[in-house]
Amino acid sequence: LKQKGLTIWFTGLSASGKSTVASALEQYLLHQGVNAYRLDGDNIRFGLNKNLGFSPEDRTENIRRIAEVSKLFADASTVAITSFISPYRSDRDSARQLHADAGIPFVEVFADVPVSVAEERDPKGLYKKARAGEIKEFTGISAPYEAPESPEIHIRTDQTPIAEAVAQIAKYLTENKLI
Ligand code: GGZ
Repeated sequence: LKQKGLTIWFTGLSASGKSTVASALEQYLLHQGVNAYRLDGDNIRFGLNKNLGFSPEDRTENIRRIAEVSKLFADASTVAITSFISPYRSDRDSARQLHADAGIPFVEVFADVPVSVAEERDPKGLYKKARAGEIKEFTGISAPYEAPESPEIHIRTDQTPIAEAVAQIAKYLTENKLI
């Protein structure tokens, strides 16, 4: 195979735009003839991880399983693109270590928006519910989000057009000979 696998790990608040950028990146890669597959809440939290909620322990287990699955996709020469809040630095670092131990590249992408912007967007009304106490332990409101300190790629998603965000990631991948 010409293609080598890797994992592109998005992290950011709910409504940070990480899934939007992740989707656009997946489309871009597929158009380039690079096999890519996105893991997100729709195909993981409703399947493999449907027994998990949003307590700190469950989030850690959610991320642990996602890291294992993304590693397998990458090991099968696919570009695995994960799109989960992954709020804990230690969990993201464990995902990174798992990949390092297998010799598989791991690229962390921080979809960075202030909580105020995510809350303003609130496409599903979840922030409103969190403020009202109807959702407990909501990231950014009543549960922590530990921002990455040195992600490979840092995007202010509220100030960057989607195409530019994709171009920034694509540039990183080509410059580092990952695709
Ligand atoms: C954060 C929650 C919560 C709580 C439900 N906290 O905007 P969304 O809806 O589609 O994205 C959020 C998604 C987060 O799931 P993850 O698997 O990415 O989270 S983690 O990495 O922390 O395990 C949101 C919805 O689930 N959601 N309750 N309490 N987001």
